[in-house]
Amino acid sequence: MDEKLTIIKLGGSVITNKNRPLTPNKDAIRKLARVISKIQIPLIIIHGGGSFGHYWSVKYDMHTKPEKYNSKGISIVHSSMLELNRIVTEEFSKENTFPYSIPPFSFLSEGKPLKRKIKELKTMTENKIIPITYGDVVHVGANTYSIVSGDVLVTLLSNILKPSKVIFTINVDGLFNNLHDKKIISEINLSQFEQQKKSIITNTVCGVGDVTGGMKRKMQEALKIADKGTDVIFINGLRSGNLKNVLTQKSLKIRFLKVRNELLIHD
Ligand code: IP8
Repeated sequence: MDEKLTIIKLGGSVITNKNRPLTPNKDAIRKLARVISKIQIPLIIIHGGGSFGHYWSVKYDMHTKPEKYNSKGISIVHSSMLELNRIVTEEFSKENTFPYSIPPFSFLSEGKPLKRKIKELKTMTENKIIPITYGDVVHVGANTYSIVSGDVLVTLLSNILKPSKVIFTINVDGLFNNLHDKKIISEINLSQFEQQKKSIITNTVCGVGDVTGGMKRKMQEALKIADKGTDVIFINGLRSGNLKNVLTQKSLKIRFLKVRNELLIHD
């Protein structure tokens, strides 16, 4: 395991306003970037599509299933993610960090991870560079494309780079035990997960339709990553103090959800 490397997923619901198409939440991005600018550890960032990528994916009926999608749809989804990535990197630059934008197509071939390229991302972090990649529509075969969720990219990168920590920023304080009493589950174990599966699925907070599976997908990826021995922490990314606490390992009195690596679901 790489003791220093941390991978952070910036959720689309944090960096954009999911209720308003094509609207970034620059304030949230800047606050997170400010926290990151004060932390001296190697980081790789992956961001989601929010009201950019998801908005167009829904309009052009595009999904995670590899298919021959409408060419205009492919182009426009990709452009919208480039635009969102530009906004994210710009805000990070303003906070005196050194972001380096990486399209996922550069480390995937036919949808599969290119190990050598992914290892290069880690090398880049040694010089204070912050590689920033994102969920996108990628070419996976002869005229066939697929939407690749940033959450899946987190798993692909974690499998190869074995970070010490993976942090998912979301727009809620955690997962509720049920939608009735809304008690936050602070740690997940196998039996809890089985019981709570329904709530986890229904507790997704989003306005624009989510084509990559929302909270359910996140939990699936988190459990895969934890299975390989990496701690996975979910925090509310709209409270930037949470990220600071998790990165500096200060008291975790914040409301958070931790997926422990010894308590797992095996598919
Ligand atoms: O929001 C989705 O990435 P995610 C990317 O991380 C697109 O699932 C293009 C919808």
